Amino acid sequence: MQVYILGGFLGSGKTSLLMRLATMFSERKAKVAILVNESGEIGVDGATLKAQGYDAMELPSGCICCSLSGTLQTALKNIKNDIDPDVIVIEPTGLALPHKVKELVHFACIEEEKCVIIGVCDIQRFRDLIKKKEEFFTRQMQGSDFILINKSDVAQPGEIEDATEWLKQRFPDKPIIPVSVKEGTNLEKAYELIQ
Ligand SMILES: Nc1nc2c(ncn2[C@@H]2O[C@H](COP(=O)(O)OP(=O)(O)OP(=O)(O)O)[C@@H](O)[C@H]2O)c(=O)[nH]1
Ligand SMILES: [Mg+2]
Repeated sequence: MQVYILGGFLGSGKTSLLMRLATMFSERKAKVAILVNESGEIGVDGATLKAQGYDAMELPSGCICCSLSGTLQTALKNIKNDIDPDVIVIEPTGLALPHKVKELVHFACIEEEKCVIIGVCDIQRFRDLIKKKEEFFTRQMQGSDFILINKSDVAQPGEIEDATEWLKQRFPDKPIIPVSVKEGTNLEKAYELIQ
C-alpha cells in the first residue's frame, strides 16, 4: 500500500489534485482510497469524491496533525482492514504540517510500502504567502518530497521562474514542477515522478 499526502496552504489546489491523482491511479488499475480532512464549516470535498465513485472517507472538523491524530490512525487502520487499497491519498487541511501527518501514518502500523508528501504551492498567492507566512509555508514545503507549483495557467510572466528560484535556494534537493491541475499541464510528468 502506498500513501500520498498532499500538503499545501488553503486553496492551493489539493482537492483538485487529489481528484486528478485518484483518476490517474484508477486508470492504471490501482484501487484508491481517499481520506479528506476538512478544516471546518462545510465538508463538501468528501461528499463530491464519494459521488464520483471513490472510496472516500472524511474526518470531522479539527486538524489531523494535532487534535485528531488518534482519529487519523483509526481511520487508516479501518481503510486497511475494510478496503485494503493499493493507494491511499490523504488531504490534510491547509493548516496542517504534512510531515506530522507522515509520522502518524508510520505510527498507525499499516505497513505502508512508501509514504510520499507532495507539496502544493499556489503561484497566485506565492508572493503574498512568503511575505506574510514565510515560516509556516517553509515548514510545509520542508516536509515535502516533491513540490508542485500549481495554477501555472494563471501565472504572470516571470512568476514561475521567481518562485522556482526561491524554492530551489531553500530546497536544492527537491524536484520542483510547475503544473496546472485545472488544465492538466505537466500532470503526467508529476505522476511519473512521484511513483
Ligand atoms: N486557475 C487555476 N485554478 C485552480 C487550479 N487548481 C485549483 N484551482 C482552483 O483553486 C481553488 C481551490 O482549489 P482546491 O482544490 O479546493 O484547493 P484546496 O487546497 O483543496 O483548498 P482547501 O481544502 O480549502 O485548503 C478552486 O477554485 C480551484 O478551482 C489551477 O491549476 N488553475
Ligand atoms: Mg481541499
